[in-house]
Parts: sequence; C-alpha cells; structure tokens
Amino acid sequence: MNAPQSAQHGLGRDHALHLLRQMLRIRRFEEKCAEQYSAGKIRGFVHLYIGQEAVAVGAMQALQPEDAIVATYREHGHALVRGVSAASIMAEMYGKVEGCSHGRGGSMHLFDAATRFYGGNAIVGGGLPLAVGLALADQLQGRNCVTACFFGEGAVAEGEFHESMNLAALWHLPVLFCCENNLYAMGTALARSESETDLCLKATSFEIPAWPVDGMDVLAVEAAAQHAATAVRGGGGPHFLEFRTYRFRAHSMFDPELYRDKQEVEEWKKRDPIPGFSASLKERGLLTDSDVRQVEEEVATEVTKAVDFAEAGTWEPVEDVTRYVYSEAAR
Ligand SMILES: Cc1ncc(C[n+]2csc(CCOP(=O)(O)OP(=O)(O)O)c2C)c(N)n1
Ligand SMILES: [Mg+2]
Repeated sequence: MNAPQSAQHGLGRDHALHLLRQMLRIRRFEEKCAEQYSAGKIRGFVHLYIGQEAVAVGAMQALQPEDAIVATYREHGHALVRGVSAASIMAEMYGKVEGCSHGRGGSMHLFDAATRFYGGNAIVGGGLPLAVGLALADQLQGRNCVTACFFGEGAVAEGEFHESMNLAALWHLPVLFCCENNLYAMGTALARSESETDLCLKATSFEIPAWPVDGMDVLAVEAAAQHAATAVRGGGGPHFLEFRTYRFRAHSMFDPELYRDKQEVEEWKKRDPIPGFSASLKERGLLTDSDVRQVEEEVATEVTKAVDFAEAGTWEPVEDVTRYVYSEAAR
C-alpha cells in the first residue's frame, strides 16, 4: 500500500500551532525530567522520548476521546498529548500520591483510565496483547473504538508480537499498530537481531495493511495515522504503521551509548522534528517568531507548575504499603 500524502496545503495556523505546542510540551517536560533526575528528585528508570515527539503528536491527532491507547516505558509524551496533565505525570515521576498512578508506577507505568490511557508497560512487547484484548472487548461490546498500540521495533523479536498480530488479523480487531522504529533496542541495532528487517513485510505477512512513514515529520505522521485510523474505525481491521524515527538521548539514564557513533546522532539531529517544523511554518507565513516565543513561555509555565505540584505532593503512608497488593480483609 502507498503511504498517504501529508495534508500540508490545507494546514491552518491554529492546527500548526497546536502541533508545535504539543511537541514542545513533550520536549521541555522531558528536559526538566532529566534535570530532576540528576538532582535526585526522580529515581528508578527514566526513558526519554526526545527526538521522537512527532510520532506521538502526529498519531494522536487521529484518535477520538473514546479510543484506547497502550504504550511502552517511553511514554511520557503519549500521556501528555493524550491529555494526562503534566502535573500528575511529574508527580508520578516523583512517586507522589498525587501522580496519575498514585505514585505506585513511576516513569514507566503512567496510567489514566479517564482518557483510556492504559499504560506505560515495562515489558518489551507487553502492550501488544493488552491492545488486542482491549480491541476485542470493544468489538464484543459493540463500541466503535480504535485501540492505538505504540511499541518499539525491538518488540518484533518477541513472540507476543507475532501472536498479537495474528489474532488481531484473524479476528479483524480495531487495532492501530504504531511501531516506533528508532533503529535500536537498547544497544542492539535491528539488523543484529532480525533476519528480516522490513517491518512492514512482517505485518503484511499477517494480512495486515502496513506502510512506512517518516517519523520525523509530524504532518506525514498525522496524515498516515488519519488514513489508517479511518480505515480501522470503518471496519477495515488492524493496520500497521512503521514510523522511522530516532531517539536523540541515551536509551535510559544509565546508558553510555557505546553502540552508535556520535556522528550518526548528529546527522539525525539535523532532522529534529521541532525546529524543522517551526522553521517551515515561519517560511510559509503561518507563524512568527513572537508566536513561537509565546508558545515557549506557556510551555515553560506549565512545566514549572508541574514541578511545583510534584514538590508539594505527598508520600503514601507506610501503613498503606500492602494496599492494592493483597485483597482487603472484610471488615
Ligand atoms: C521482555 C523484555 N525483555 C527485555 C527487556 C529489557 N529491555 C528494556 S528496553 C529494551 C529495548 C527495547 O527496544 P525497543 O522496543 O526498540 O524500544 P525503544 O527502547 O527503542 O523505545 C529491552 C531489551 C524488557 N524490558 N522486557
Ligand atoms: Mg527501538
């Protein structure tokens, strides 16, 4: 199947600003997370999404409030764009009760039932069967919803990937598989773990329509996601998008990055989805420098408030440590 063309010509100022704002929210939020991590305020594992923002932002434009989302441990951006507040995400990163998972999950386990954001999953490939189950539930209960499942290319090495693709196709389930191919699974390049590196071919082998998309171009991502989500929503069964992207930072906060050249990282940074998009909008007369400054200021305020909220948050009392672990005794 051919990749749908991006709808550049019909792009209005408000929507352009919205896309830019969402990408900047993720970028600035995560830069602050890195800072707070170094300051010892955030602990445990933290995986930054910096460089990949165009994928979550573009793809999420195709989803409706009733749709479901499943993501990985690199999910701060997906949660933010979906509408989970920056404050409740930051509080979760701190481990405070006011966090979206009540401080029990941390960075890798953001969760928000109200927006149908079903995590945050630390297990590579673990979100895929969950997404298939959510879509099956929607289908059986007659709800016309899409489940968007975001996962890294490392997940295709897992049995769960193949089982999930098979069942989704066999049962014609409304799943939009969003594979974020950033070329590495921790330190393992795709070609070192896969005999077949064409990920779309893997999807089409299950009879699932699939195409590759430039994941550094938010408009291309949005156009592809709209096209695929419309097909899924219209009863077309599962669809698969391979977003070709790159993470600019280390895998997690503990990674010395010995597996890739600095030169390669620098080359990809030339395609940074944020300054490139912002420059093209200015060139086309859709935005001015002062618009961009204003968005930056609004985003900075939101991030500062999120940190203040997390700082002011409370720790769960130690007496509650077994809560949600064992069933409560009948009183
Ligand atoms: C089942 C399982 N195996 C191994 C790991 C260790 N692990 C954590 S992240 C990761 C790499 C996953 O890479 P990818 O799916 O490409 O996602 P990315 O980190 O690039 O976003 C691995 C192997 C894990 N969390 N779960
Ligand atoms: Mg990867």
